[in-house]
Amino acid sequence: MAGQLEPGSQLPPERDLALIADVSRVTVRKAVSHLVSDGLIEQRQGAGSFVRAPGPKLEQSLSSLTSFTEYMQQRGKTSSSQIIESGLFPPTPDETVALGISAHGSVARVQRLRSADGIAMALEQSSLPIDVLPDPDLVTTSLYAVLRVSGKTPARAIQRITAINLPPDDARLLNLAAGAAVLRIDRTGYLTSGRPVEFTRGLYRSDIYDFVSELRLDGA
Ligand code: 16G
Repeated sequence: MAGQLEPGSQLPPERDLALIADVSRVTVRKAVSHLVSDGLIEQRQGAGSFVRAPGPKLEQSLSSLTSFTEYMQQRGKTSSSQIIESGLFPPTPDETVALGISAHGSVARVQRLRSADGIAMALEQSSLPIDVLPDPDLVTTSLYAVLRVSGKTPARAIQRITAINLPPDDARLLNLAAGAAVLRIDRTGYLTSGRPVEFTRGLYRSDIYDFVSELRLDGA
């Protein structure tokens, strides 16, 4: 392949490929099935054919509290963020419950598309009490780096992982087909005092991420 299609992007339908290449649909089907067996293309039932992400999946430990930026750095990747929305907003019920804040005040919210080596990996919406992040515009690269300055990086976190199908708007941002399966992870991060300081809801590409946890026998 000439590398013109980004990993994760969808191939045009068979009939369009036949027209573009001026060959029969049977030829297109054979060529695509070769690419599938070579591991370059992935066929998802009901959704179409997609360019596979190169290399093995990323394994993220579920027991260490790392930031996206640190995690990608550890793997020799360059992370970048595109801010989709940021500012102070009236909190949603999920935010008031997770952060223990008043429903009548404001919450600091930053929504970012997170990429590694230019490939969109995750869509994250982070919500924080406004005294923890009074100026959400300060978050240009790493949220945890901003929190570190004021000593408010979470020391402990609880995560809830759910499988969901991507709504169309989120799918467009992540360069995936609408309805594609992704992992939704809600992280609530706490200070050592037990105060919740971060509620992040992230959508992570399940074709790239594997979340791995180590289990120990009780008492061992
Ligand atoms: C990770 C965290 C997210 C946190 C972010 C901070 C998971 C599932 N989520 O993506 O909760 O807000 O890192 O990263 O790992 P940053 O410091 O690079 O902005």
